[in-house]
Amino acid sequence: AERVHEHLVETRGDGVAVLRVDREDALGALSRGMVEALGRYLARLRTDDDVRVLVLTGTGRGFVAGADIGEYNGVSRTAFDDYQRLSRGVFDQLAQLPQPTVAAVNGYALGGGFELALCCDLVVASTGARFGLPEVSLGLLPGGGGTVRLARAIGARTTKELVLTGRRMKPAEARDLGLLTAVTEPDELMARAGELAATIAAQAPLAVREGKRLVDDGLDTGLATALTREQQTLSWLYGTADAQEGVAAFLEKRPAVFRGR
Ligand code: CO8
Repeated sequence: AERVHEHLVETRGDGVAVLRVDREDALGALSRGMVEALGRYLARLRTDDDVRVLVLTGTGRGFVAGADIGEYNGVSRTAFDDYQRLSRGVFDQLAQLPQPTVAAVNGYALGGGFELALCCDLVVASTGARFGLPEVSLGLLPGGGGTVRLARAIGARTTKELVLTGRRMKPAEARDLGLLTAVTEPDELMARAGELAATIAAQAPLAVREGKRLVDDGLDTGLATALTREQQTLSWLYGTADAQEGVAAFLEKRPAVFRGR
């Protein structure tokens, strides 16, 4: 594994990269340096055709227990706003990464950690995971999309309850709200996340990327325009070599070999 600041990155042969937040003693709390390093890594990943899917996970009892509270205690408003700008950029980078992302939530996903998971396309959680937005207990509020992305995912009512009480949710509840792809035993988490990632990585790369983009853009666009864009994208894919290969392979009853064009 390669070290990127306090993250460990491992790229597997099957097109899956795993980024592990490696700060167990602080339950994965994100320092400024860690957010910057994540941003640099994501900038590099965008154009890396060998990585088809990114899995994001943490270490021990912590996925990411939020921003590093100690680091921001007492800083000036200007420095705080500067940190907010940085996080906004990096969280957007993650949400808009062309490759699909899978959060493998091993433990506490609180504040910025929950928001990080909300920026991922699929979320698998172990039974030991906990989700929450505890900022209100600090006299603060979420600043990484917690009030916005969560409301779009599960609606205003439950989002308000979570934001205004700061309470923590267990995986069963998060699953019932539609936030989770799967819940696993702790020792099966990475295998399950890896399988999901590998399955996606084995599909035609252009179709996968466009599929992610269409869903996200569609949520942010009027219905008629979004439906038109969906058809235009399908039309474009129809003309790609991979679509010809996929259809031919089906008719010839053999596995398809996709090349990403
Ligand atoms: N920042 C810094 N250190 C942390 C954080 C954090 N977010 N979370 C945990 N740690 C550290 C603890 O200080 C402790 O360190 P040490 O061993 O040196 O004392 C270590 O991790 C282990 O934590 P605990 O001893 O508390 O472990 P417990 O099992 O008792 O509790 C909890 C686990 C419930 C996760 C608890 O640690 C907790 O409540 N953490 C804070 C969670 C939180 O509020 N996160 C949201 C942060 S707010 C945010 O993300 C956006 C705003 C940030 C701006 C801050 C401005 C000042």
